[in-house]
Amino acid sequence: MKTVRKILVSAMVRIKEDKVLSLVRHGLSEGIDPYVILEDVRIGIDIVADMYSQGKYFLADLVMAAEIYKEAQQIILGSPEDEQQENPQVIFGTVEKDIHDIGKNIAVTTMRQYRITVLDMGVDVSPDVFVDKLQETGAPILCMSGLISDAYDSMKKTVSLVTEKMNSLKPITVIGGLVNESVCQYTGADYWVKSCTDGANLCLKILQETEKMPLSNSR
Ligand code: B12
Repeated sequence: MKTVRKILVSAMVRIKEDKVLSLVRHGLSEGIDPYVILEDVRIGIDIVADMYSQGKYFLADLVMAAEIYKEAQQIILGSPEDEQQENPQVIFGTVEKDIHDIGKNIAVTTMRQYRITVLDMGVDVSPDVFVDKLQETGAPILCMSGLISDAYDSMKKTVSLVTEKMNSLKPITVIGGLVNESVCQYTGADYWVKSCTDGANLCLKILQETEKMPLSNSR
């Protein structure tokens, strides 16, 4: 089992589509925990993203790795539409003016791996659309992704509108992507996170503290 997992991470890092997908199928047929398999594919794409930042890969390589992640995710979890979307605990989207979704998609999948129910609103989501969905569902957490400078204003507008329209029913707001403490202060969000696993752990903690999820649900 260790060997399959090691080869899987390495195939992902080398962006070998056929090899990754056949290892995913092989791992499933061997009875390896599907979430463990998907986690290995994610570790692989994280390494690809790092190598891109170091100039060792081209943008096209990173986009290709994201496609492979999506295909692996579909084999393991089925299509995203199959995911339970009723009574979501988290509303998640890339904010207005921003179309980056590789990180968002990974973060959504990671949260679902942690058994958190997430409604994925897609990209370029306006403050109004976020607020409508939050009011309709009563979700206790809003997660926003943003990677461009314009995204910070969109996040700020969304937090303001959520605060104005929802008062005491205001959800906890979490931002991720290319963000830091200053961006968090600027936008007025409650929390910022560096990675999808930090985000999933944070949401789990919030849900447990607000008694929206039993303690036994931690992975
Ligand atoms: C891939 C990419 C693209 C792809 C996007 C493909 C797609 N479907 O997403 C394409 C080519 C389309 C693109 C377009 C543009 N891009 Co671009 N892009 C990138 C690039 C190279 C990588 C981003 C990425 O996917 N990283 C890999 C993922 C896995 O990492 P991640 O997003 O950080 O996500 C992780 C965590 O942050 C976390 N996460 C992410 N969000 C959230 C949210 C929450 C709540 C949580 C819990 C976790 C979480 O989960 C992930 C796993 O841990 C970055 C450079 C960089 N270093 O980031 C530039 C970058 C973001 N792009 C940039 C720019 C400028 C653009 C364009 C404006 C270019 C142009 N002139 O047209 C357009 C944007 C158009 C728009 N309106 O949005 C700039 C932004 C600079 C700025 N400060 O504004 C960057 C930084 C490049 C640069 N150095 O100049 N881009």
